[in-house]
This record gives sequence, structure tokens and C-alpha cells, in this order.
Amino acid sequence: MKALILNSGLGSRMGALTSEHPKCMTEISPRETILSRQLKQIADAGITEVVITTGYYDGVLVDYCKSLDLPLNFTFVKNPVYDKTNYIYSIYCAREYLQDDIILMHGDLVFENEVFDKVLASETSCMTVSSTLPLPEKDFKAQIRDGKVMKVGVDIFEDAMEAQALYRLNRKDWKVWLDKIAAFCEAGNTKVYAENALNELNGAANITALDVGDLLCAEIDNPEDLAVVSAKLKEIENRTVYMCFATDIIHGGHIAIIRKARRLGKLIIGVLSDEAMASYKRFPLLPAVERMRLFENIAGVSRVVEQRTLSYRENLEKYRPDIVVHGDDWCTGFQKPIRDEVVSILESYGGKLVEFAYSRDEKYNELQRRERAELAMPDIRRGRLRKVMDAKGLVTVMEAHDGLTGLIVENTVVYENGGARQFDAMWLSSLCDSTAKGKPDIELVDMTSRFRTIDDIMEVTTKPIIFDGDTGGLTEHFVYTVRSLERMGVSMVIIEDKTGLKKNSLFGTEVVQTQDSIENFCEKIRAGKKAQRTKEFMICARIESLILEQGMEDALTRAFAFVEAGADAIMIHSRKKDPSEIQEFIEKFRAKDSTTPIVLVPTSFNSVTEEEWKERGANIVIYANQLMRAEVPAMQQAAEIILKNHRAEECDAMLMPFKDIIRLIPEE
Ligand code: SPV
Ligand code: MG
Repeated sequence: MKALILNSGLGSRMGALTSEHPKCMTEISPRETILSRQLKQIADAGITEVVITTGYYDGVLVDYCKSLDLPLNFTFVKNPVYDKTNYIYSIYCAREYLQDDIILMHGDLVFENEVFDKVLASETSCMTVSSTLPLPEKDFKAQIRDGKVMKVGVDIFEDAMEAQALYRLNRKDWKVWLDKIAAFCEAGNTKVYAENALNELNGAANITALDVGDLLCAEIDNPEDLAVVSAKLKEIENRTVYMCFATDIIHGGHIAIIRKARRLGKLIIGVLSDEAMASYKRFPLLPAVERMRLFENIAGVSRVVEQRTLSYRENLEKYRPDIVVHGDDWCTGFQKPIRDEVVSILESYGGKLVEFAYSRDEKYNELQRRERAELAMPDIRRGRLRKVMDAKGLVTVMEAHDGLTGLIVENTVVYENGGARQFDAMWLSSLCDSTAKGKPDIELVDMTSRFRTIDDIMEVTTKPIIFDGDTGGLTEHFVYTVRSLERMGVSMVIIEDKTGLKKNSLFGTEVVQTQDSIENFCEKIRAGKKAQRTKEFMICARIESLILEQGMEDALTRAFAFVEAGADAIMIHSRKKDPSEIQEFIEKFRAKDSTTPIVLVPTSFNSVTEEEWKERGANIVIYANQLMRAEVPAMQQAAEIILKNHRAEECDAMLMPFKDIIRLIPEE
């Protein structure tokens, strides 16, 4: 594609302003002329070939273009009779250089970047028109029928709109027009507009009307025009543009959209906070402060701010940007509510939404895949539980007992309020791991086998893992368990203060269970912490006092003692439906200890929402057995139906289609 700028004319209506140089060199701001602005816009669009027709003060013009030092190749074509002909003849003189797709503009035209973006993005040949500006008395108007430009001229009023000589001309359409221009000139018809030739084509040049409404696209004919355009440019320069990013890496696609956005005004970038990112997208590899720093160092970004929620409301109300920029991918799908809110906030104060076509490049998908693969590495996975807890305050954890349930925890997403909600981590329950193996939950499944389950899950997932370490076994054994778990990339082990033959807590006092002494258990915690090699691994002490009906005081005494011994977190358990004893514990514990994370397993006391637990001061909510409890009755039912019917047909209705199960696990 080439740009063609028509600069041969005398510009006589500019008076003294054009006494020493052509009109296009008139200053429109302290830093730019009409021409330098046009050329920068052309260069920014990635166009490198520029044909300029010259005449009046051609030497000055050529020197000036070269002095701008832009990445452009110029072809200057002088119209030798510029003072006796119109620009139709200048185009004719340059015709041999114009066998291409062309962006054609008059040399006295000033347009804002958004106009130029629209012209460049147009798939059809087009001319800029305005449906909102009044029809000018003397200047160009276009007659438009069915969206097509039929005629252009100063005397056209029927079906007309204000029009400016900024065209995108696809090679085929341009050839039709250029041939007609040649025919005009060869017939000596050189004192008319090039559009006179166009008008004889009856729409055969296929030029559509590109409506740019109130956006700046104006020619400068006289000092009054100059004053109006300069004022408008000043206003445009002071516009603010807002964009939000939720990414750890900045790639070429991001840079391209930033470059486009910053051409619309002063660019403010919002960086999604860690909490919002972890809650509604995926866990960030870099904390928000570092992600902000990345953007601060990109040329053309004037300010970087944190966006604390997926909703733009807070930042739009605070910064009141004139323009919000986003990819058009959010027009449909789960992000639509966010977009709708942005549109209504912008409407409330006269702001505008600009959406760029969204394109997903395969190489950036590959980057994302690699980023994901990183997350699965033990060192990164291990540290993520702490980070996500710091970012969100409360993390939600779902039980997984094999590769498949691991994948369900990893991939299950629900869309809500324009974002995606998912579990933050996985719980490797002793109950479910044992049950999956058809064994009771009494520490019968040995550590080697439990580690095998961890491995199966880790192989296909990336989320942090909390391991149910039962009693931790003998202290002498526990220290090895800690090191093995750390090495594998597990984030936390929870051990319960019981001793002897452990039974599942949900039996409560229906079975004989013995609570360990505070001294012994503290010793186990201390030994575990001493054995630990990495700083991120966590040992959580689980208190069984409420399960074993030893009272609140005992639970609290133990909690403080275990923290004192080095426990990184406290799990308080209850098998009551009523959440009040757990709530009381949290309140009393938090009165003295505001930082040690509190872990809950609300299997029985399941009526309280995560939001309320967070409000009360809990940090980890574990759904300890729901997937196992969902699969068992489904499997029993299927087995019964087949037995009753002596065949499988009746069972089909409750089953996942065969074609889906074979595709459930995608190949890497
Ligand atoms: C488990 O899931 O194995 C637990 C939690 O330890 S509970 O079953 O509630 O004891
Ligand atoms: Mg257990």
C-alpha cells in the first residue's frame, strides 16, 4: 500500500502563512505541521511508500520531508504547471508510481488517529464523510446512495453528506478512477477536481462512504480553519484513554494494541490486582506491583494504576477517561456484563468506547501454554498457595483423589459477573484417597500409595495441593514425609492432633479416638518445621477438640500452643451442622492472633458462604469429599439399572455420551 499526498497547490487563501512554503507546512501545533502530522500517521500505520505531488515551493517541501527523519521512502513528483492546473493533473503526472492500493489525501487535511484507523481498517475502498456535520456551502460534499459514494463536488446537495478528500482505494477500484483521470487529462481537461472524473463513473469505482461523525477530519483553507483545527487538536491531545490488562507477560499483540490506544490520547493503563486476577482469571505469575512496572516502562504509557476489581467502575469514576479501549472479543460471552457496565458508565459522562478487532495469534497461545506448564513445576506450585492466600484472603479448595478428579478441580469454571470463578487449590483427602482404594480411612493406605495419588494428580494439573497427612504418624516418620511432600511440590500438609488408631473425624465420639497430648503434638510440629527445606512449605495443625467434645477452651489452648510450636496454619474441625462453635472459635482465636491462617472443612456446617467465612477471618475453605460423594451414588445407580434391565440401554440417559468420554482427556 502507498500513500499519495497532493501538495502541488498554491494555498493562496492562507495569506501570509504560505508566503515562504507550501500550505502543508503550516504549523498546527507547536510541534507539528499539517504534513509532519500526516507523515507520522502514515509511518505509524506501517506504510513506508509515500508519493507526494509538488509544485509550489517544491524544493522547500522536499528538504522538509527529508529533515523529518521518518522511516518513509518518498517519491516526489512535480507538477510543472501546478499554477495553471488542478490536482487532477498532478495525479496524472504521478500515475506510473500509483499502481498499488492507495491511501489518498489532500495536503491540507488534518484528521485524528481514530479516523485514520477506520480508513485503514476498511475492507472496501472508501471516502470519509460525516453524517453529523452540517453540509458546507462551498466545500466537498458526497452524494451517497446505498452507502456508496456516487458523486463528489462542491455543488452537490442531493443525498449529500459533508465529505473530505481522505480515501482508501483498493488497487482495482483505483485503476478505474485513475484511467478516467488519465482520459480527462489527455483530453486537456486539467483544471477540474480529480473527483470530476470520478463522477462520470456512476459508482463504478466502488467507493463506500465511511462515516466518521464528529471526529476531526477537516481541511485547512484559511487562517480561521487553522484556528479551529488547532484548538480541536489541543483538546484531542488532552484526552485520556483507559485500558485494563490482566497479563504477566507483554507480547507483540499487547504492544500493538497499546500503540493503537495511545494514538487516541494520554494512555492510562489499569493492571488487574492480584486478588481480582486470582479470583476471576488465573493465578498471576508476577505480583501486581511488578506487572505494573512492566507497563510503566512502555513508551507512550502516561500512567499505570491498579484496577482492584474486574468491574471498571471504580477506575472509570476516579479517572473519567474520555475513551476506553478494549478488544471486541468481550461483545459476547462471559465478559459481556463487564462491557455493558462500561458502556453505561461512559454514557453517563459522555465518554466513548473504542473496540479493536480481536485476533488471537497462535504464537501467543503457545506462550500461554508454556506459562501454564511453568505453573506445574514443583518449585512454583509449592509457593502458590501462600501467594494466592495473600492475594485473595480466602482460598477455596476442592477434593481430588485421582487424575480425573484432579482435572475436574483444575478445569471447572463458572462464569459470574463478567469473570470466571474456579477453585484455587486441591485437597488430597485421606478419606477419599482411601475410599477410592476401597479401604477404610484409618491410615491403612501407606504413604507410598498416597504419594502415588499425588503424582497422578500432579502429572495432569497445575493448582497447589494441600495434603491430608492424617496424624502425621510417628515424629521420626513425619520428618521424611515433610521432605517428600516438599520435593513433590505440595504446598501444605495438615496433620491432626490424634494418636493411636486414627478414625475419620466425622465419626466423632461414636468410635474410640485418642487425642494426642499438646506436648507430643508440638514436638511433631517442631520436628516437621525443622526438617523442612523450603521456606514456602506449610505445616497446618488440625485441632480435634471440638470433634472429641473436649470444649472450646481446649481447642483454643491447643491452637495457641501449636502456633507457638511453629504451625503455619490452624485447622479447626467440627461435625455439627450448626456453625456456631466454629464461628466462636474463629472469633476467640482472632482476638489474640490476627495473622495465622485458619482452615475450615465445612462438610457438616455447610450453610455458611465463603464470603461470610472470609468476613469472619477464615482463610482456607476445603470441600473435602463432595466429588467422591457425587460419583459413588452415580456409579451405584448405573450398576443397578444395568442389573435390573439385563442390558445397558436404560442406563444411557444418565451417562456421559461415549463420544464425549473418549474426548474428555485431550492429548497434550
Ligand atoms: C478427609 O477428607 O480425609 C479429612 C476431613 O480428614 S474429614 O473427613 O472431615 O475428617
Ligand atoms: Mg482425613
